Amino acid sequence: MTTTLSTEATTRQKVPRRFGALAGLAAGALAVGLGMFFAAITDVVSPIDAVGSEVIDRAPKWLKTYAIETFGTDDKLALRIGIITILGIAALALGVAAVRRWWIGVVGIAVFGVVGAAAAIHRPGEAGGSAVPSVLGAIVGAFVLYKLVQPRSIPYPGASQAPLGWDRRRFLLASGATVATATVAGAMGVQKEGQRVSDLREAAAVPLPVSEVDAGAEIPPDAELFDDTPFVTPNDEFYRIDTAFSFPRIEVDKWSFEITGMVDTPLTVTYADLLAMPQVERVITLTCVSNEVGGDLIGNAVWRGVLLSDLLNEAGVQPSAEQVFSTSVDGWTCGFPVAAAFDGRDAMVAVGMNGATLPLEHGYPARLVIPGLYGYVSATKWLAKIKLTSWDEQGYWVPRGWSRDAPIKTQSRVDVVRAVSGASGAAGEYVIAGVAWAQHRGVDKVEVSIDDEPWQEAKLGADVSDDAWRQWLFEWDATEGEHRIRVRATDKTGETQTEETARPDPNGATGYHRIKVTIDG
Ligand SMILES: Nc1nc2c(c(=O)[nH]1)N[C@H]1C(S)=C(S)[C@@H](COP(=O)(O)O)O[C@H]1N2
Ligand SMILES: [Mo]
Repeated sequence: MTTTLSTEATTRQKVPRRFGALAGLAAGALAVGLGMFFAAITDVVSPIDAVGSEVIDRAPKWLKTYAIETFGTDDKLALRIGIITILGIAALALGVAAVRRWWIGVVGIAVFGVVGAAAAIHRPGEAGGSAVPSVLGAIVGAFVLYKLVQPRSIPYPGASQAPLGWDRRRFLLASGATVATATVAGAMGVQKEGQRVSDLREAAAVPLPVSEVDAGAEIPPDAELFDDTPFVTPNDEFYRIDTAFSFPRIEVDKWSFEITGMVDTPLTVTYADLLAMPQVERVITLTCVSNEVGGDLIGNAVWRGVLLSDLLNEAGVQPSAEQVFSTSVDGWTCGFPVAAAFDGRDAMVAVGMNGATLPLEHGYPARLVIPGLYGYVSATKWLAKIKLTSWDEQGYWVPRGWSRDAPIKTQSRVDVVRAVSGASGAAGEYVIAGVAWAQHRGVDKVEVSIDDEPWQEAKLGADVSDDAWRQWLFEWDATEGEHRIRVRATDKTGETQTEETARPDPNGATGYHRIKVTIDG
């Protein structure tokens, strides 16, 4: 009988391929789960976030355009799902390969570990220690994969312990334990990270001191002619656009920003310094250059902060300076002409938004808000540095095909077509209403044209500020049939927005917003 045993020992059965796939997935999940866990407990960027951020910064323009067109403001979620899907497929394939050659699996997981580590170290503000979670996760994941795909010895009760080959039950138990560990580690990481974010939210929820605020124009009730688009956009409805995969976790006590470059006295400004300076409150409409005609990447808020000119005067700007070039904590950059800080517009370092402390997503602890310029050249969130410099330095989007100079273009949008009484869709009295903007020039006139008839003036909401949008409303006696509605705005310099259509790139979309409605009669 001993002969049979020895024969089996020499032809050891390998792990079946589909179980190799399971081993790969389990080991991959463990590597990622542990990476998230270690990152959370050591307060460094999580490997997936680091890779996501690097992908965003390195993606070619066509890919970014595609992502924004396809997923809109959900593009970060799409990227997260994409990264996890790729990791899953890779883990599966590595597991299958490791059944025949264990070292392929080990090397494969190591490569992913190196990518995660390199991405983490490369993130602005992350030190060498940020590599540790990826490295540790990969080491453990690779070791577990190696162990899972090894044929095992089965101890025979009272007999010899010849290696009989693969033991399905033990394999499933070990894989299950691996997946369970991965899940627990990942969940603890997510939990810890969530805690960190809610601690930050709590810190950010501390109301700003009320002293010495130069409140801007009051907002009269008749600034609002219809309420579908509130005149002041609530913080949680305000559009959000940035390259941050999540958002930087900033502890306000450790945060400051510097004013440097072509200045007489470089400054370091803390949060306490900012709050101690004279504050202004201004109604300013922010607009994204990516906003399509009729789009919603625009919002109006009451911003509170310190005038940029006050800060720059304290530093003393040298005459050679051409550009105010700013950098965020997460390494994003932009720049605008020095003149925009001193020409009387209320360019500011904002700490408050609509009566609240600046929300985390909108730049807490402080951001720039420059009336009249698109966000991508001016509105740095999570401010880290303001550098007075020449035009040689280029902001994030400029080498990616967007213009250096980007004043906001005059635009208008139809938001509502509604029957005054009764059901919409039937002939009768209607209101057509929307918003128009021409920041820093101001909106002077809005006109509506129905079915190519002559332009007719719309009623305008109160003129709160040249830097804010205005609501408009037009009363329309709707007749049966299909109708085409167009809107156009004229700024206070007398210039009417152009009808010529242009794409958002390189410096803002143009053309009239047109909509079609059908009245049944
Ligand atoms: N740090 C940082 N600040 C940034 C950006 C960014 O990607 N990173 N995007 C800018 C762009 S393109 C716009 S339109 C505004 C949007 O500000 P919001 O998200 O508060 O609406 O922020 C600007 N500030
Ligand atoms: Mo933007």
